[in-house]
Amino acid sequence: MSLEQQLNEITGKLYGKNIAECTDAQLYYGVLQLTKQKMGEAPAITGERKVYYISMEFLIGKLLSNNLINLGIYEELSSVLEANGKHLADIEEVEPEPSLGNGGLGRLAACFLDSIATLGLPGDGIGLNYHFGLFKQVFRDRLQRAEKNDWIEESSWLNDTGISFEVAFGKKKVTSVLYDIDVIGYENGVNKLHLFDIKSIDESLVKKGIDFDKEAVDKNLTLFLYPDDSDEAGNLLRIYQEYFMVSNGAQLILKEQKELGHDLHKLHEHVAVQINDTHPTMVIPELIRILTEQEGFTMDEAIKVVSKTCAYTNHTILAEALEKWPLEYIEKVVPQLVPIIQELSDRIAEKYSAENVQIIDKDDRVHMAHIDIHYGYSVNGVAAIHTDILKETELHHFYKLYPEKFNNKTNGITFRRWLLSCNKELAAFLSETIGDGYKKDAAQLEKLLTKKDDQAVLDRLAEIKKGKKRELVAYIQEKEGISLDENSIFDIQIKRLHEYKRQQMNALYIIHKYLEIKGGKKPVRPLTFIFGAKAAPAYVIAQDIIHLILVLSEIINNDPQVSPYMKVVMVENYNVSYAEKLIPACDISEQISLASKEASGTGNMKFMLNGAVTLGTSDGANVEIHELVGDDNIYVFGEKSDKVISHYAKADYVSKDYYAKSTVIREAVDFIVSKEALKVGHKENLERLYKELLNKDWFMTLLDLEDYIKVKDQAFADYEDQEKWKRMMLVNIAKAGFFSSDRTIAEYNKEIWKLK
Ligand code: 26Q
Repeated sequence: MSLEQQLNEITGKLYGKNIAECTDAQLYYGVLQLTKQKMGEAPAITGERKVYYISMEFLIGKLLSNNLINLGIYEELSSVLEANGKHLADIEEVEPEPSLGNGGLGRLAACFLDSIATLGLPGDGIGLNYHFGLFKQVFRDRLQRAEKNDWIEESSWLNDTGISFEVAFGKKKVTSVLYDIDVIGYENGVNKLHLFDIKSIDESLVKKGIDFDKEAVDKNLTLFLYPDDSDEAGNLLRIYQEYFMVSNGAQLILKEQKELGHDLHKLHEHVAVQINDTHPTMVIPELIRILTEQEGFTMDEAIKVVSKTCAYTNHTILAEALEKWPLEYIEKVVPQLVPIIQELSDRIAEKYSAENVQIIDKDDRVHMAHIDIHYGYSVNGVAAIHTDILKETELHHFYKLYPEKFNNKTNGITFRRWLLSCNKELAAFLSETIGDGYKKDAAQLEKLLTKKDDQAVLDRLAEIKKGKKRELVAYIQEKEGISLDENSIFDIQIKRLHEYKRQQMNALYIIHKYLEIKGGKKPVRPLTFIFGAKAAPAYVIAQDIIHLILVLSEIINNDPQVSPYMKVVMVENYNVSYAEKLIPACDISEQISLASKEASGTGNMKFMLNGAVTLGTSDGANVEIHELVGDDNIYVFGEKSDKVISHYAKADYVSKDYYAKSTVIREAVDFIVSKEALKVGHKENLERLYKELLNKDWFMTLLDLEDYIKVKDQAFADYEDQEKWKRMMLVNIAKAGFFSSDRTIAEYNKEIWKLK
């Protein structure tokens, strides 16, 4: 049966209509069913040894386009729909975006699942099915408001497996239900993303916004994902969630291995468990608990086998983001785990006297990362500089104990989503120019370098960029009601709102430009500054920074003297789907974190792949981008990480000194509490931010501001040399191959998992 006949049959059964008669929404559900059917027919990826990637977050994004591409039927289906007067792009818009992650860490997990399946490796994800996931962001009165994000529909990618487990919180037992999502590799077989839910969930607990009754864990456990990305969090419910996930995960792993007839004493020969940051760390004591209590292992045997099975990835060096739970909390949530954790801690205390490697410290706090490092076989950072800082500074004392455990795995992104799906025009042009090989072997993108002086190729790249900018202009007009100029330079910063990422520094640049224009100094070409960012609701200064950006947007876009030369947009509810529209349209990629603070970043890679030029600090993977493209194809500024680390060590950074020394800095900072700003914004938010910048500025905004202004102005000036700029675009695309998550996963497999 042809694809058209198959789809007609499905729509006929569902709606009594043929394709041409269906609405886009009806077609979406029809195509969903068809795609699930096809994935069900694809072979499962199997092998002697399998990885379980366990993570509190899988920021998978919409799945339709990617699944169709990986199944190899995107083009055919698109033609079928066109022949019936329908557009696949419109149908894709109907799909709700799953809301199962905060940002980088969750998105990385999703890219990894795609690459694991694409490389044909046996590997499943284990996580939670949050009903309302991460909050939906709305702007009211130029402030962020959090609302629930109701993303799960009657018919979706989730498959009810009928599998369920009991999880004990002390004496209280709850029952889980397991939903699976198929993960299809690019022209390959199928793995699974296992998402656990609680059977007794009660969605009606959520009344207004994102408030709910925190007491009844059996009813609320999987309602929300904690929105705390890299901030201090000390909530009992988070521990309930973490334990619920790992207990289910451990039970699933052992059940599967038993069904395969594997001897659990040889678990490490058949299984690798990759622990995504410390959030799933309790899987270590939980596996040990089950093996000793239910499988007849001695404590020594259990510890030995689990330690050879589990591996840990670190995603942050921010001290405040490292999980340290009071033992008392764990006692309250999972008392049965406390004797195990105590035993693990005692064994370390017996061996090592140093306070900084203990699992339970003298204040009775449990250092989750320390469990992973002592009782796992691998510890990895996510970019070269990040791993170096872990080894030399943050985890130096552990590195001295276990040098052989430490390794680097520079992050990557799946090119299926971040090129083939979101920028079909560029992907098609690359195929035309250098052949299709790059789709499976990203390193082949380098072939593009041979076209560096080919005018037709350079012009076409610029044309494709222009087309994507035009599409974004239309989308932003519709969604945000702001009109943009496609001939302006698109400067984009999209990522979680955090002081270390320094959106506030970008805002100060914008103020500086605004004041220059007011003073008569106009840019040669209009500038468009685009932001997208959610802030943790409890993160006060982050809310203030959003407020400032929205205030600037209001002032600047409505000032007839200025708006012809610059516009500022903060898009509402930035998410994966929005990223897929913004990234292909970007000219300048803002990667301006304080050096040493951004573990890797992955947005930087997505922009590069789509022909944007990076404006960044020497931080995270920016350092590797810089090495690959060379000095001429990137704009680097700011203090280096060693200097920054030494400022912290000596506590000698005083933001007021920078304010006092520089008129440019002073004028920009003062504008935050100027009459103009206060007319549009709230005194409380703006004054608090102003004071923070002057009196604390923990992430050293003012340290790098002047250099940032200088280098950013240079980038804008260089854009006028279009021939030079096009070459920079080309080099960035050509060198992006290294950042394919296929490369990253091949390295994980070669050095950590060794799957068969
Ligand atoms: C912890 C405890 C309680 C509640 C929440 C959390 C929590 C949740 C999410 C802590 C951290 C996160 C997310 C961290 C994250 O996204 N880190 C990013 O990981 C990316 C992938 O490696 C890197 O590229 C980024 O540099 C890093 O910031």
